[in-house]
Amino acid sequence: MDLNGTAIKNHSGEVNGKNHSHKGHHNGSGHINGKDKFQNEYPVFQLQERLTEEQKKFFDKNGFIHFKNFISKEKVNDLLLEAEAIQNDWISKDYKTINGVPIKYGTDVDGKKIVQRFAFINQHSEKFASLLKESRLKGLFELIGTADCRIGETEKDGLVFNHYINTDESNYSQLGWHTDALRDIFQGQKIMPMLNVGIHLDNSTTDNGGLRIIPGTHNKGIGTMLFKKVYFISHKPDKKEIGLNVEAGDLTVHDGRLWHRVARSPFTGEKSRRRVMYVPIVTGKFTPRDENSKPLLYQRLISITNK
Ligand SMILES: O=C(O)CCC(=O)C(=O)O
Ligand SMILES: [Fe+2]
Repeated sequence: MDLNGTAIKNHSGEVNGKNHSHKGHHNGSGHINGKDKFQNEYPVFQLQERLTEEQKKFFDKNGFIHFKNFISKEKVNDLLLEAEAIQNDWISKDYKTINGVPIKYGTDVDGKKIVQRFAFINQHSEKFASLLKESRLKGLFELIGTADCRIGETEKDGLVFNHYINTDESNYSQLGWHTDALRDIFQGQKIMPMLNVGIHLDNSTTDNGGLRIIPGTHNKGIGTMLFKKVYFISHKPDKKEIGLNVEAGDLTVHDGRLWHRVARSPFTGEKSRRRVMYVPIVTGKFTPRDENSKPLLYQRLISITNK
């Protein structure tokens, strides 16, 4: 697979490519037979205040990029506890939507009701709000390069917290093929450049479901963007898809036009648990949502098509 525009060898900012060792990983349990299960077939990087030329080039060509250890494991645990507290609050108040975006509820392995998709979680906690103020995130604006780039704190779905788990009753364990930019069409807007920034809160390896992307599908034109797959309905693996091996604390970025899906874990119960947050970097017209906003078609689609 040709994922490198150029041969990348230990340029600054790179942590671990296919030719490299497991430097940057500090979890000994991640090694099987001397092979690092978090190793990827593409280079991974370290996010600093400014992107390097190699990072920009990789992203332009492939439509995604993966940075190791954006936040510490301790911070991850702190955020997981915070999300649980918010979840219990929303359940006790029986919230149905946040700023018009449906909340997806499900059932955990122990039968407890849980929130499986939170929208705008940053508006419900100082911890999540301040995470979005982290200065390194602004460094990502350069991947778009226009002056109007901003973190979508009040736009689209804000900071989304996804919690996938396979149980008999869980109704959120996978997500069909889609691009995130389709949302603009539903909002009656021109498709504007956008990025989706993922902050991963569980270790997730490709043998356990997780994010699948098709590199390079972000710049193939509107036909590819609209019709490559049947939005949210198709789940079939693609010949060219790649899975991402991520550790809790890693950050990934994908272009809004990149085709991707979330594969269901072949396991049930605890082993299948996967929590990941997304926040968009948006451009163009400022379109904040508030408590009077109505759900958009894509927001309904996500909630009804992904069992
Ligand atoms: O869970 C993921 O990694 C991706 C989720 C996603 O694609 C979405 O919510 O649009
Ligand atoms: Fe998506």
